[in-house]
Amino acid sequence: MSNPDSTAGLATAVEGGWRVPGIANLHSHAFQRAMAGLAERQTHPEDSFWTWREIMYRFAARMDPDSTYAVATQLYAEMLEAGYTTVCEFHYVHHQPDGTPYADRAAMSKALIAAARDTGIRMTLLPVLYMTGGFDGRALSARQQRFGHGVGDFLRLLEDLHPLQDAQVRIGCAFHSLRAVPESAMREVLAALPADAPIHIHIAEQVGEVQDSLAVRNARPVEWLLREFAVDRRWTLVHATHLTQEETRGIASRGATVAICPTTEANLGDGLFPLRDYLQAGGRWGIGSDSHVSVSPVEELRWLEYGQRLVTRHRNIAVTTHSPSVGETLLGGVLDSASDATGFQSVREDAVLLDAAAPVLAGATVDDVVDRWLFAGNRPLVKQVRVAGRTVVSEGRHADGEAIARRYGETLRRLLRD
Ligand code: NGQ
Ligand code: ZN
Repeated sequence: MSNPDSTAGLATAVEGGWRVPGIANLHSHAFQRAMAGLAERQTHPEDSFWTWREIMYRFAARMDPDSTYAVATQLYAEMLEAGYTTVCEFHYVHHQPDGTPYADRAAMSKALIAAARDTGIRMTLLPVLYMTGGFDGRALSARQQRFGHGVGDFLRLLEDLHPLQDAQVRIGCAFHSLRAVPESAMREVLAALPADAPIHIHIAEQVGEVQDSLAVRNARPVEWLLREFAVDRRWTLVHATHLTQEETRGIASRGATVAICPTTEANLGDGLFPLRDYLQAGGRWGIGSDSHVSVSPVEELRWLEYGQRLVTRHRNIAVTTHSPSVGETLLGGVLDSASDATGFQSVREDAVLLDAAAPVLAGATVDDVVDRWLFAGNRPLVKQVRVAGRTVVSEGRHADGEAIARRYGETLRRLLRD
């Protein structure tokens, strides 16, 4: 039913379908797509995020530039088919497995950039600084060696990558977490960064991380970050799951974005982001598919809302007085943070065409089409996707989908055999 009070929605009727904005995927570890579904067996009676991480490290150890390219092209083609048009790649598998840099220190970064260029997704590559194995400053473990950099080498990597920027690729910067980067190193890198580079950091994902921060710094991670650094719109805090009311309001008042990754956070048993309080505080947020157990903005957005419904036992949480539609509010939130979090001003040009012939869109209007897309079923409705003026998905399929899937299959069978 059409609602005469609703403001202009995000969907527009066009020939053959409904045009909706492309979605920015604010958090990705591409290589983890290769292990999706392979960490769902008990390894320990107390399985947790930390035992999952050991399995993840074993997968990371198998990746090289060629397999990274094969996995990332498959992943990015799937993202485009699902309606993601930009990916923020949080990239920390930099070196050879024993920690020795590749002959070209940017070889792994370049494999990811090539995957973005070849599939047509926009990419904000976020090379990750990773230095220590915990808040106490302990050295990296053997499996973490290939993630590590000193500040000087890290800045040289960024310098090598900067000339590769263009209308489709941007280079930002990430700190893996407060566990992995000492304060002085953060300050040194921030002082050297271009003023418009987006900055991302994992924060307060696990209760254990909050406890370690309290023990060593006498402050919670978000509390400490907001106190010590000029966090603003350039910053994206990934997860930020465990927050006090004060921290929730603090992030909102700085204009930073929180990248919420509902399917991965559920898969890893992280906890639930306090979306309702954060929205009430006017906070900005986006979504990420992170470990890629799911590659679907529909599923991330739906579960973002459903998590709140399950704990509050109410319905229609993500709404405002101006935006009574949950779907519109969710899509609007994603769109509002996209330019700051990705560093692309032009993300709003990217568009997804939903299939008007799909039964769940029968009789749709501008007022309900986004709600129907996000809440009314699991059949993918994306028909066509345009990124930076190029059509990359037609009739629901990526143009090079078959060749990409073949290479991915061969690569995965080899990775799993070795
Ligand atoms: C990562 N992933 O870096 O891949 C992290 C886990 C960690 C997610 N948190 C590793 N989803 O935080 O140490
Ligand atoms: Zn992550």
